[in-house]
Amino acid sequence: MADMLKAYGVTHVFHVPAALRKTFAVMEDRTQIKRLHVHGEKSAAYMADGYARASGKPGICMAQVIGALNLAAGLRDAWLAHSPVIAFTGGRDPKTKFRKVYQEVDDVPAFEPVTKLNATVDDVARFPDMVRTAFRVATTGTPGPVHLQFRGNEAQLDGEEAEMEPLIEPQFARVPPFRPEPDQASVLAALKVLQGAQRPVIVAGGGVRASGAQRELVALAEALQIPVVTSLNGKDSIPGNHPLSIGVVGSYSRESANLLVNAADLICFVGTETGGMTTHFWAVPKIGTPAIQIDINPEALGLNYPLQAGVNGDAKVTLQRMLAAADKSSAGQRNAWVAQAQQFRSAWYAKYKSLLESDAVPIHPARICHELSKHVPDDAIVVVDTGHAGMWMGGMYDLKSPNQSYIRSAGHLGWAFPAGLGAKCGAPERPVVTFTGDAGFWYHIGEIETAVRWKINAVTVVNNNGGGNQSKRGFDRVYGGTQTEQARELWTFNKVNFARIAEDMGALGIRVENPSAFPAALAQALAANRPVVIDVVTDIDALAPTAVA
Ligand SMILES: Cc1ncc(C[n+]2csc(CCOP(=O)(O)OP(=O)(O)O)c2C)c(N)n1
Ligand SMILES: [Mg+2]
Repeated sequence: MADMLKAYGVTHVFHVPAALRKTFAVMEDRTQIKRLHVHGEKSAAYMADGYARASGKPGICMAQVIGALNLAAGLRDAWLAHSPVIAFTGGRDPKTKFRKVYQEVDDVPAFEPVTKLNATVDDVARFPDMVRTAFRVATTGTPGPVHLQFRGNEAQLDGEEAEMEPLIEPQFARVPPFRPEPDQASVLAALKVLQGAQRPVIVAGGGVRASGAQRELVALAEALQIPVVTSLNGKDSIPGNHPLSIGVVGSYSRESANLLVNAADLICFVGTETGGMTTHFWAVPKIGTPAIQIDINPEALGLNYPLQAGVNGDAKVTLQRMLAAADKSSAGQRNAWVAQAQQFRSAWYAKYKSLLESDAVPIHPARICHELSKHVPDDAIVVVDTGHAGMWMGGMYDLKSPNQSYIRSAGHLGWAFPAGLGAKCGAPERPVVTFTGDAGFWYHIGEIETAVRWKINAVTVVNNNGGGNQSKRGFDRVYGGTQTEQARELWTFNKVNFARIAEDMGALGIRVENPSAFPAALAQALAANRPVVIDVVTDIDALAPTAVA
């Protein structure tokens, strides 16, 4: 097992002790794999997820039987985001099943909705083939989580003996293991529809990152002069400063993107499953809008939007093929459309300029996004939580280089801080900047100690408004307008200084109360070579703009 994980290029595993104890001991002798002992199984899964999304390699997390469902809970975001996370847990022993064994329930069913493969390993001789299968399933097609439950509450199966050959299939050590070629006739059919459109928009999703197809996507958009919007998961498909980049579309979005999509005569979906978040519950675009779609998963094609043409294949290969066959002379017919897209784009900047540059104290979150756009290094990985964090950063942060990555919570509050630590483990040479709200940060705040102990030098920016104020609007609604003082108990917290808490745990803490101090704080954090928490004191009354449809 240790040799196999090493051969698959695993550098870190994330766990709460202990399953596979013997394997851990052997790993120490035979590998350099870091075994990060963390403060909860859910954050172990989120770290493995961040590791996977940052590196493209499966992230490994583990739990003994009593922690198994905590781990399952943590796979939920990886499942929604199609991230290749592999979970190993301890499980029941047939010799004692149903005898009220201490701490034991049947955990397997709980993994069913959050995994591509949910399997048990009951005989030690099955280690090699099942571990191989875990890597193969996690990385192929649309990637996703895998669960293997090993016999024994602590997976003591790894203490038994058998004759085994630890066969390795290195191809499945990262995403994508294959680049399935599309049927050329389907490529040409899609291209014909695309070139014939007067007002097309490309909607790029997380499949573009999984395929590493960002450059091909931008090249096709440039060749045919087609504006690009992205899903939240596909935000790093195109830099925000590219003239054809019009923003994130859908619910946590930028107004310009939604306006553009709803003015289009054709949508070209690339590597997106056209879900509720990306389409603002199928209002952007409306169902019935002419569409074409490219996806590695044939079942995604036409799921929500009936298609004029569908292409089943790897995004990078498909876009290369389209570019090779593209008639660039058709680009000219879209000059007016591109001008309109850029008009939407500049109108957005004009509308939000005063917030992006706001000098207000307490600080306006839009200003943090704007400072991050300006000062996050070109090779950074930006990791963002959900809720308001997703709205602020999805809508208002601009990537300024094709070498930046942007990964985000697929819906779980509290994901970003541990995922950012995992991302730093998966790509230690790159700066990692995480953006989270205070409610999100509270979830796994104990992992500051993990970051210090394992020298995980990620920078975490906390938008600290002393509450979960994304929830405010929802409570205003049910109170019929202004809330009572008591109602605020439902979404506000005591004020704390996260910088001081971070310092107590051995990290560098920086408190920012005035927006002009933020750039220097970020520069100090990036140069510190330590885990850093930048605690930004923000306005509890600032609400992110809601989606237009
Ligand atoms: C696991 C989970 N539970 C609940 C929610 C609902 N939710 C979304 S945002 C939010 C509050 C966010 O607060 P904070 O992180 O402080 O950001 P703020 O809205 O204050 O900017 C909540 C409770 C969620 N997304 N995930
Ligand atoms: Mg908050």
